Amino acid sequence: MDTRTGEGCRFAFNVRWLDPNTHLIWHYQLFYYTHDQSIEMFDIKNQRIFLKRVSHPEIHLEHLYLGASISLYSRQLIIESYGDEFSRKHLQGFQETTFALIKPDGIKNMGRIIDLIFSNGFLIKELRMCKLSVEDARNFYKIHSGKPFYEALTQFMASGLCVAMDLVAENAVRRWRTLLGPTNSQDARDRDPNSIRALFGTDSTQNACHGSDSLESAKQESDFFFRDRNFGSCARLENCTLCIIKPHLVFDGVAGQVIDLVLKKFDVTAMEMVTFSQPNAAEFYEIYKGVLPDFHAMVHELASGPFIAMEISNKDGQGNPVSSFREFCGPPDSQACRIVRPNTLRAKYGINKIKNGVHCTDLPEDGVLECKFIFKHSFNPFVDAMEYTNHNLR
Ligand code: IDP
Ligand code: MG
Repeated sequence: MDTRTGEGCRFAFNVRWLDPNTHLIWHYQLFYYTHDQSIEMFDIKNQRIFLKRVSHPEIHLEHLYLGASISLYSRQLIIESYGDEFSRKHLQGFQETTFALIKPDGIKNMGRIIDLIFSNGFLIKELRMCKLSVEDARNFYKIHSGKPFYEALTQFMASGLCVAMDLVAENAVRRWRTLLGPTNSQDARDRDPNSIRALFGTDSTQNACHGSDSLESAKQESDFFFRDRNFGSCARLENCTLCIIKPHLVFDGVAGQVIDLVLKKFDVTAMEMVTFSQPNAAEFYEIYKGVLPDFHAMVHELASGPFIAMEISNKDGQGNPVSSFREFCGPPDSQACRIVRPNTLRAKYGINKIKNGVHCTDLPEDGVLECKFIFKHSFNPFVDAMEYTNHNLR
């Protein structure tokens, strides 16, 4: 079949969808036409067109990477593999993944660092805040064991929180290393003053961020942090409230700006990128069911793509931050918020009642519960939908 269509290209992917009602797994071929950002789907089992070609300007080619979950007409599709050789050849290099780590001295600037990640064209595929033990740090940096700086380096890495991330972009490994700048922060300030290490690093050991030096080490380092979801878990689960930077803001690449504003007033004591299935989102919002008329629209937004969840604590670690953080977010409807509370997060970053930028815990007694819901569970949109269906069928 011809893969060239007019001025653009046609890319093919194999995707799967788990029907939460019938518990059936459907396999489709999904075609993406760059010329008009249109999507067409073909039902593999029944050998027929499932979705006629329709333009979806909200979906960009860079969102279609392996393992991505995309939401199409309330169906959550998981991209399993490339659908043809043309797509594999053209997208594999374009979709390189590297591993990035914000080191303890970079944490106070993590909002600005994450903002630079987005503004330089990277997508964040995984993100998790962790606390390394000295032993973890020794393992992570074992290739440097025996070097004169090894002891200081590993002590430093275990001295505070870190944020681990998988970044996706064309030539991601090289581009992230370039954005980091020279290893020594002082050299970076002399030679590359706009690099991350120049802007946020401290000295030769404390240099704000790490970046993998090859595709092989990216894979190894990503596995080190992400294979075991409980690794280095740092959620306090007391005196806390939950903030979710909703999928529409993550999609728009402004999550770093939100994090930066939050850090000016509060501590972020745990953070993770999570993708919810529709059943996960319905369970999370359960208390609003039958209470808020927008329940279904809210569920749909929350399950529409990855979001960033943060456990928020007061700066002194004392007291319950639920109500002060709600004040900081503003009333739920962003349009009203812009009139009555123009300096709040929802006024600045929300669009309307549903896409209102952030979720925050409502009731003082729910802060810990909501943080546990996020930080004590593992979410795999595919498996969760299956378990939920099993549970409901029992
Ligand atoms: P990289 O992080 O730029 O890849 P590596 O040589 O792999 O640099 O070193 C790993 C980390 O060890 C550096 O990021 C830095 O924190 C620390 N380090 C490297 N060289 C020195 C040094 O000469 N003195 C002190 N610390 C160093
Ligand atoms: Mg290195």
